[in-house]
Amino acid sequence: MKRPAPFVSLAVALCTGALLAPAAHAGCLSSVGAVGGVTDGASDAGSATPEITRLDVRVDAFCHVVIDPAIAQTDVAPGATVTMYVDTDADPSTGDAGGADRAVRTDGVPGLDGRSVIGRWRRSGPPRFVFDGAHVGPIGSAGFTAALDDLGVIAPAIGVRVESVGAGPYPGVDRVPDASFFRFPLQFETDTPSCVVPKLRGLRRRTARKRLRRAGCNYEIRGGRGRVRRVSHRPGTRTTDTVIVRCRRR
Ligand SMILES: [Ca+2]
Ligand SMILES: [Ca+2]
Repeated sequence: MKRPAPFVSLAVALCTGALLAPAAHAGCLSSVGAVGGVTDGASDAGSATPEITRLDVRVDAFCHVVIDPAIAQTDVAPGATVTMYVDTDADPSTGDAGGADRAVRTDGVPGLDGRSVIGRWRRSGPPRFVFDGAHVGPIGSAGFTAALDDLGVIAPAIGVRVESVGAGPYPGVDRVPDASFFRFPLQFETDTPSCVVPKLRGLRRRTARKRLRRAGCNYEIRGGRGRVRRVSHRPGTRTTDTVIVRCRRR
């Protein structure tokens, strides 16, 4: 039976420092509607680059978020892209170099709109976003809407940035914000959020991943193909944090 958990609130997060410590990934039951946004120059992109003039973020009462960059042109031109990056755990040490854990890309090619799926950051192999996540709904000329759960949001705030890249051999770039993320606070209620960390040390990477999944833990496995050498939590710990597992060959 599911137990209701207390509201995840920005106020609580600011008091406890939870903004820096990822909370549990748990199913979102309800959220508090909020809107926010940031404006950007209307002529700071190249002529062949989608000109972003504003980034709007909204959350409704039913655990859905809208990320909607306003593009001066009617549509994203063929060959150009608009990519929205989201730091879902308010943790700059996870995800890409900027801390983004998810991305949704809009391509200016009919029928190949990357906006239809969520990309997840992969460290294994060449680090990159792999667009194999949940489907999202298109909003405006380049934005999208998705469930907080599908986006993998686990913190009482998300970071959002959007980047457009123009077509042609010398593509221009427009970024909003110009540096870092637009931080957007969230309030949402989740179901039971914790996992009990299994024994992992000495296990092969694949086996460790299976055990973490079975335990319902948020986790991140770092390092190569070797065995588990270090774990951020002791076995048996009940936690809502992301369990960091480090593997290496002897
Ligand atoms: Ca701009
Ligand atoms: Ca992150």
